[in-house]
Amino acid sequence: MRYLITGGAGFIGANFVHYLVEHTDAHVTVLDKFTYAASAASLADLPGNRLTVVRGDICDEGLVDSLTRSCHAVVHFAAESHNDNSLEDPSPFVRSNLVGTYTLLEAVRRHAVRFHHVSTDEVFGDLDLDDSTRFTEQTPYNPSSPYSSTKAGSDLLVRAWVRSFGVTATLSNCSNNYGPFQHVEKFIPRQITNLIDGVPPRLYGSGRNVRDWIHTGDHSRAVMAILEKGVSGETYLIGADGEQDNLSVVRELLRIFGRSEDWFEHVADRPGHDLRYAIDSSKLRRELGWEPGHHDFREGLEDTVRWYREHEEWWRPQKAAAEARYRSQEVAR
Ligand code: NAD
Ligand code: TDX
Repeated sequence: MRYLITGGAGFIGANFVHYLVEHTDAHVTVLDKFTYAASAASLADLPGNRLTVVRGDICDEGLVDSLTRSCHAVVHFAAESHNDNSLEDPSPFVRSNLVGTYTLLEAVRRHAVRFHHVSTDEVFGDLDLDDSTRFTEQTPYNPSSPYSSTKAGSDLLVRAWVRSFGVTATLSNCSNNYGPFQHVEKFIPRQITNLIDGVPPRLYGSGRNVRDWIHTGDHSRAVMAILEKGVSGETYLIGADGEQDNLSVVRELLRIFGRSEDWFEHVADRPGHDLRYAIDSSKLRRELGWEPGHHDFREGLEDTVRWYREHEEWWRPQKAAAEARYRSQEVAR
C-alpha cells in the first residue's frame, strides 16, 4: 500500500505518519509546503525506506498529479489551521484550504485514487454553553471564522466530487486535538511552553469557552478505521467525550506545574470566538467499531507536558516568532 499524506509535517499529519509507519507496512509519501507550521524534526526519526518527504504545494497541479498517480490513497491533512491567523489574513486559508483541496480532488478524479478528507467540527459553528446537544453528521454547516468557512467549503467540494464525478472519498470532522508535535501557537502547547519559560498562561476572554479534547493518537486510529472500513461519500464525526472549558484546562496545567490556580492573565478575546464545540461520535463507534484509547484527560495532559519538557529542541525555534505574532494580534484587537 502506498499512501500520499498531505500536511504530514504538521501536527496531526505527523502523528498519523508515525502511526502508519508503526502499525502498517505501507510506504508513505508526505507532500508538505513546510509553512511556518511544519517541522521536519517531527519526521526525522522515521526510517528512510518507509518514508519519502516532498516539499511542495497542494495547489501545484503538476506535482499533485504525479504524486497522486503513483499512490493508492490520499489522506488530506494539509491546511492553514489557526483561527487567530485567519482573522489577521484570510488569503492563505482561501488558497490552501479551498484551491488546494480542489487541486487534489481533480487529481484523484483523473487517476481514480481513494481520498480521505480530514476536517474539523468547527464547520458546524458553535453551541451555547448551556445547550445539552452535540454535533452529529446531520448538524447544518454554520462556520464562524475565515478558517472554519474555508474548511466547510472544502468539505462541500469533496461531497460534490463524490456525487458529480464518482470520486471515492470519505470525510471526517474531528474535535480539538492535543498531544506531541503540536505547534506552540495553539492553546495547550502555548500555555505549556509559557509555563516552562516562567510566563503566566494567557486566557482569551472569560475562559468559559468549551472545547472537546481528543488525543491525537485516537484521531489517527479513527482515520485508519475510516480508511479501512468507511463507506465512500460518508462523513464520520470523531470525538472522545472530552469537553473542558478553557479555564479548567489552564488550572489543570497550573496544578501540573505547581503554580497557584490564579496565576494566569486574561487577554483580549478572539473576535467571533466560538463558545462551545461538542461531538457525538456514535456513528463512528457503532458502524466502524472505533473507541478512544485515551479516557483520562488529566493523564493525557501530564504526558503532553512531559513531551514538551523533554523536547525543548523541537519547539524552542518556533516560540519567539509565535509570541511576536500574538503581540501584534493583541495590538490589532
Ligand atoms: P498544522 O497547521 O499543524 O499542519 C498543517 C500542515 O499543512 C503544515 O505542515 C503545513 O506546512 C501544511 N500545509 C499548509 N498549507 C499547505 C499547502 N498549500 N501545501 C502543502 N502543505 C501545506 O495543522 P493540524 O493541526 O495538524 O491540522 C491538520 C488538519 O486537521 C487540518 O486540515 C485541520 O483543519 C484538521 N483538524 C485539526 C484539528 C486540531 O485540533 N488541530 C482538529 C480537527 C481537524
Ligand atoms: O492563548 C490562547 N488562549 C486561549 O484562551 C489561545 C491560543 C487560545 N485560547 C482559546 C481559544 C479557544 O477557545 O483556547 C481555545 C483553543 O484555541 P486553539 O488552540 O486556537 O484552537 P481552536 O480555535 O479551538 O481550533 C482548534 O481546533 C479545531 C484547531 O486550531 C483547529 O485547526 C481545529 O479545526
